[in-house]
Amino acid sequence: MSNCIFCKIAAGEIPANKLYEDDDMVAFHDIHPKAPVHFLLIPKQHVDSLAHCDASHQQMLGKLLLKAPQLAAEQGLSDGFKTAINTGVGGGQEVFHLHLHVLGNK
Ligand code: DGP
Repeated sequence: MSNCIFCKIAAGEIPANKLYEDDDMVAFHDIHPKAPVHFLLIPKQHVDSLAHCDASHQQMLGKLLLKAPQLAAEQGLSDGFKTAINTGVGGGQEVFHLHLHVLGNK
């Protein structure tokens, strides 16, 4: 999507403090952190939200979820962490490119 800020981050067109990247996803620190560690995991493929996912997104969703604890551990969240996927305006979603929040205290 040409006007999607997270697509631009995924494509490297605008800067972000990235902590992980592979062919399918990118993780980067949230620009407005709500915890000492707060990063976002996004698929490179644009999908507006969790409510826009179907069976074709199953593998991508699994990869995102399974990457979260790995990256949380690398960020020093040894006591655990919180995850959130805000979905839709009513769910507090502000950026309409699916993203998984990971938050925690070191
Ligand atoms: P949500 O409400 O779930 O859509 O949260 C969107 C989050 O994205 C919010 O915590 C701030 C973050 N964010 C928005 N724009 C940027 C950006 O350009 N760079 C980074 N690193 N984070 C952003």
